Amino acid sequence: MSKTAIIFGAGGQDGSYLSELLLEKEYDIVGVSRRTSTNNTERISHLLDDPGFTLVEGDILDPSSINTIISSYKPDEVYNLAAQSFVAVSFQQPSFTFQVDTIGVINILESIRTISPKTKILQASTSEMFGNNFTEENPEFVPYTLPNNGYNPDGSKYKNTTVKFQDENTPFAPRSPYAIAKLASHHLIYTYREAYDLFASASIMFNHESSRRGEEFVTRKITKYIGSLVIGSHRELGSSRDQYYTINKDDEKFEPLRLGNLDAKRDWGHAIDFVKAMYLMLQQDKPDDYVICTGKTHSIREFLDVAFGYVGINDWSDYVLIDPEFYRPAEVDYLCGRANKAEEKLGWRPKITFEELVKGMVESDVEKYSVLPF
Ligand code: NAP
Ligand code: F7E
Repeated sequence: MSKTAIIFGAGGQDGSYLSELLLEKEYDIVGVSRRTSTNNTERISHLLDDPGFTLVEGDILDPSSINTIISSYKPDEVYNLAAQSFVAVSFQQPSFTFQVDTIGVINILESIRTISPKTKILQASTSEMFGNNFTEENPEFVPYTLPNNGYNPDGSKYKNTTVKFQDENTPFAPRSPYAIAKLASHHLIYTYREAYDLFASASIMFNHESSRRGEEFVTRKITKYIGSLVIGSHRELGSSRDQYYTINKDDEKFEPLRLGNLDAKRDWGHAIDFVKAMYLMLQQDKPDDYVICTGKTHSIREFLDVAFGYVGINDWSDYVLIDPEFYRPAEVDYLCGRANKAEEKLGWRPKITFEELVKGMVESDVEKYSVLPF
């Protein structure tokens, strides 16, 4: 018999990819989306006619709508991806963020506990919970985390280098209302697991992106901008690059891209890889929490290098303007996860590289926003 899964936040980036994954696995999916006056199901429009996918209206802030959905379907699995997920907005709307990202989670947990206690739940936790904390190790003891297994080309060992990362043992130190709300939910998941024996797991996910990423997040903001610059393209067979782009810079309407802090570092993976980890976490014998990440970190500057480089712009300084409006009241400077536990226990490893991620996002936004006749 096929399993039933409820996805709260089905219309979001991750919700759309998770829906596709679970449909492939022949689940019956109930996607929950809140009512809005504009279309918020664009990312799942291609799934709406699939007989395995049912879209229902519901808001995680409204306990009665959650109870109705849980009692109607008594699902095998619940994935809670619904959130106010933009860190910058959480500084402007802290109370709302706490409502959705914490009280909403309590509503779902209480509904499962009282109506369908055998239902497994996955909560989307975040690397933002670490704030500026990291764990530091001497590579002598962890040589596998370094290129070339910790050896220089001449065979000597790297010296005086430490490896900085976050994993399940790194203490949390949240620095935004979003991170605080998510940390409260993270502890709630653990508490319901311990106190009520629920199968409740949390994926501590580092940044993951895609062509379906919200346009206000920095990666998508950059690739959307690059897409809008492109006015022509051609392919050259047999050359080192397969695609060449013509850029419009002299247009009188030219506007630079306004960004904030370019020095923050993020561990960016692809959402397609990350939803696989969420699914695997609910297929285990026991509930647990896992760090999900790529283990590689890049600054915003490095993202700009690769993204602009892809359309042939090697110096992006003329295109980018630093605007204090996009600085945060408190920043998380360095995120670089270590997913050893997920690899050992779930057999999970990300497949899509940073370069492939950026290329895919740029190509998609060129198709969407350039003036090319696609
Ligand atoms: P997203 O694109 O912002 O999607 C969030 C979804 O939640 C949207 O469909 C949104 O619906 C829905 N939602 C918001 N408030 C709701 C409410 N009150 N009731 C019902 N649905 C509501 O986020 P994402 O990138 O897919 O991330 C999925 C989850 O992972 C989130 O919980 C996020 O905090 C967490 N996370 C994400 C990352 C990342 O890098 N992407 C990293 C760590 C953790 P509307 O369209 O109507 O707003
Ligand atoms: O910012 C810097 C900004 O908004 C990344 C969410 O999915 O991942 C995401 O949170 C970095 C920050 O993502 C701009 O200051 C510079 O250092 O793309 P972001 P985020 O804050 O890391 C975590 C793991 C989540 O859980 C969240 O839900 O980029 N930055 N200039 C900028 N950021 C934005 N958005 N816009 C700028 O103009």
